[in-house]
Amino acid sequence: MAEKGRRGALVVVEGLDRAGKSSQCELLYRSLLALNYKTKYIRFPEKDRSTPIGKQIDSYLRGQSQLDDHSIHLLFSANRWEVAQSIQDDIADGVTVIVDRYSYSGAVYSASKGNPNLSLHWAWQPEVGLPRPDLCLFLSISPEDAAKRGGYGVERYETDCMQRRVRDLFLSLLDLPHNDEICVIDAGRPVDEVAQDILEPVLECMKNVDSIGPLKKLG
Ligand code: Z5A
Ligand code: MG
Repeated sequence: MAEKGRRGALVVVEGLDRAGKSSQCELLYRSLLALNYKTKYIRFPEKDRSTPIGKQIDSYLRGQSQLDDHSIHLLFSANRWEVAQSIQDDIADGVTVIVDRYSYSGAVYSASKGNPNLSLHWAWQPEVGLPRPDLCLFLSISPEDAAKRGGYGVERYETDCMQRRVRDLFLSLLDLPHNDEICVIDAGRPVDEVAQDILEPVLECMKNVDSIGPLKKLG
């Protein structure tokens, strides 16, 4: 269901590793479908990591290849630019697009590596011009609680030290005055409680897209 002429909403879900982003995106996707909304769910890096760029990212994250910090950063960004047009087309077509990780992860993870030539400011620049989310849900969880959840420790950024730097940088991004589309959700609670807290602002956002106006761009 999309009301005649109404565009879809761009909803991004961000947060630390194991905050439950993918679980919540899946639940949100199913809830919106059940309510008869035209909906898509995409994730970055892309789910099967099967495009040429996706394969390079996958191999890097698994520690099977080494890449310069700037190069891998630009690949993550390129992965988003590859689908930017199709996101815009879907939104114009009345489809609400749910995105699991986006530019915020892109900038924060790269800038958390401690490379003195890779600041948060530098890392944000390739994101400028991408579709700007109407709503960005930041799933907040302590690194300790995140570490207790399944699968932690498999990929290269999943170390305590890195996760703490990622958390600090995410928090500094959330504080920026122009990021008023960001909504912080306490993700350290049971799945269904978190899902309920997510569904409400998403439905509100979908209702208000007309007053927000056309999809904006990240600046
Ligand atoms: N990265 C980057 O560097 N640059 C970029 O531009 C982008 C990403 C886009 C892989 O990302 C890496 O890429 C990531 C950032 C970097 N860093 N690392 N490492 P990814 O998105 O592919 O990562 P992932 O493998 O999907 O993990 P994740 O996203 O961190 O997990 P999640 O999606 O937040 O959590 P989940 O898969 O939904 O749940 C994890 C487990 O917790 C699972 O067993 C669930 O059943 C359980 N869970 C979920 N919710 C709950 C609650 N509420 N209670 C208890 N247990 C729960
Ligand atoms: Mg995930």
